[in-house]
Amino acid sequence: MGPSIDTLDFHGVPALRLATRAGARAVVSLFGGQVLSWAPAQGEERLYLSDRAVFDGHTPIRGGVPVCFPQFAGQGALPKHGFARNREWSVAEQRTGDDFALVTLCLGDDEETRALWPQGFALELSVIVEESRLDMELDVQNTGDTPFDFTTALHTYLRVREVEESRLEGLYGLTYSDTADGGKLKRESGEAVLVEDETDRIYHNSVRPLLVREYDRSLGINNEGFPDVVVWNPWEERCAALSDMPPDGFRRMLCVEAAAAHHPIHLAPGQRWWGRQTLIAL
Ligand code: TA6
Repeated sequence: MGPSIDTLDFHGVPALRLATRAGARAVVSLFGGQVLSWAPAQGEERLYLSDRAVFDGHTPIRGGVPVCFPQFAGQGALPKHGFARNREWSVAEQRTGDDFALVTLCLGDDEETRALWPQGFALELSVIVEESRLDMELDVQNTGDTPFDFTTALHTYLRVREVEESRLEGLYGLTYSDTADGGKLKRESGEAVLVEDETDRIYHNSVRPLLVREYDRSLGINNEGFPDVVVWNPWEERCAALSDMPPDGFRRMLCVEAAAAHHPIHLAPGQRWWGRQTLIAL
């Protein structure tokens, strides 16, 4: 089979399905500009999408890779994680080659976004699927005539077999804000992060590649441009309070997010910023 990009209706939301000749595949929703599914060639699904996710065209979709912009979490007056994850994006480009499939989605300001945040902006999210890797690149441009600050994240929900048996490596020695402990600043002292309780951390200035190790497979993560890494698992009690998660959903997911959350990014009129997250199935 050749590479392909098809439109589809995914639980009622318009989406694109990308496939490469080698058999890697992904689904990208226009609502939220959100990757909802990714599997490498000859491999299994690597992203977590809740089976209780809501696809009503308003509610953010629980799972995949939500785009948080122009605000990460509750770090400002905007709705949590900003508004990009619950807007309809458009397709700017789609292309396939011998060994890849690529789509670029875009989102710009309109009357509704300016009512929330009075800035001119253009976002582009490029999603590239190759044999065993997924690249997601977010490009932000200030198209207005005043400077702005923003925080952002690719809020990646990884699918894991059993979260307690997963090890996240590559964060040793970094300072992190422990959101689950009132935002206290701490230092990572473990060779690997093990999730055995509610975990909600912003690791600052991460420069090394990350590795999620499971007993029979691993996933490499490279972030470029995004200075921070957010690690989130709601654990049992908080998960039970999320109406769009099954009660045991927290066991099957681990969010490892590429973020610019600790310090906002400043863009003067006409300036651009970009950040990329790459997932590599090993
Ligand atoms: O990125 C971690 C986080 O900010 C957590 O604090 C947690 O609330 C999560 O995102 C999910 O947020 P949501 O609004 O999608 O329920």
